[in-house]
Amino acid sequence: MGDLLKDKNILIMGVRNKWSIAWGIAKAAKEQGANLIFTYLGEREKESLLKLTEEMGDVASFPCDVSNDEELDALFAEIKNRYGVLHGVVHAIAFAKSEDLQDTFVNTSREGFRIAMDISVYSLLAVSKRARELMTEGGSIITLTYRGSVKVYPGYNVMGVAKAALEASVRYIAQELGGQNIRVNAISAGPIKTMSAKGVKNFSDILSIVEEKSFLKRNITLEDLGGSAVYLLSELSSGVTGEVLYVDAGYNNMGL
Ligand code: NAD
Ligand code: IMJ
Repeated sequence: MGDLLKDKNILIMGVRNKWSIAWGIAKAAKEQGANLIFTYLGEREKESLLKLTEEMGDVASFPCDVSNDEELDALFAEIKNRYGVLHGVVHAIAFAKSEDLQDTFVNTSREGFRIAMDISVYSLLAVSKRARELMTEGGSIITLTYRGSVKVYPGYNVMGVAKAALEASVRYIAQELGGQNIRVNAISAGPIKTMSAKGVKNFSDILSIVEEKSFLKRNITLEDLGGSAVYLLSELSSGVTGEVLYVDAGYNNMGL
């Protein structure tokens, strides 16, 4: 137990199950004394989230499909009512149609492109706009990205383009909210086995390559991500905003 996030109200979006990056971050934030507020997508996720949070004690959970403005409005109205002030947001949400993560990039449909950008990028603006109203004591917003934004990973396709737009959005939002002492950063995570990595062709090969080539000679863990997220959510990173922090065991800086 520490107190880096003591009395901070932190919204966690994107826990689907115990392997979710958002869940790893939630556990680390809780250990530092945060008050956690969770969102879930649909009834199936609600069940699994409630099971996970049972052991955590005093936390709240609300539905939120980020493609739906009414659900976003209802969520932030509820947070305002119950908590008044918000200090942190963890945005760990991405979606593209599975067919657009298999076929060639140039075959991405107009609708597939729109959906990937809406859920994986626009949602960060939609959340930030509402969160800033409640971040009256300053705040920290973090999102999750992947190196597919700057280098080609076959099959990552439209998600790579969405992550490039997400990282650019981090900089624009950080510039706009900086005057309110709200910081906005992205964590670029190394590959990690979650539902979002399930079905990715050759995923175990990708994990082996990272293990072999990364500076630390291993893959990253949810605990690695939790630690870096606590840093970005807490005052430890008070001078850091608009950044993309690689948490990838050093892999992105390897030349060969
Ligand atoms: P995950 O499947 O556990 O989490 C993804 C979450 O996005 C789920 O909770 C899902 O319900 C949510 N989501 C999808 N559409 C939504 C919508 N319309 N409204 C609200 N929520 C919605 O997988 P994860 O790997 O923990 O992914 C979290 C983030 O981390 C994503 O942004 C992903 O791109 C990023 N990331 C993952 C990896 C990896 O290797 N797993 C690496 C780098 C970055
Ligand atoms: C995803 C696709 C292709 C290659 C990939 C990934 N690599 C990694 C991922 C190499 C690490 C996982 N990742 C970083 C993601 O951001 C995944 C996002 C995602 C995954 C799915 C799978 C199921 C689905 N839609 C998805 N939308 C986004 O239907």
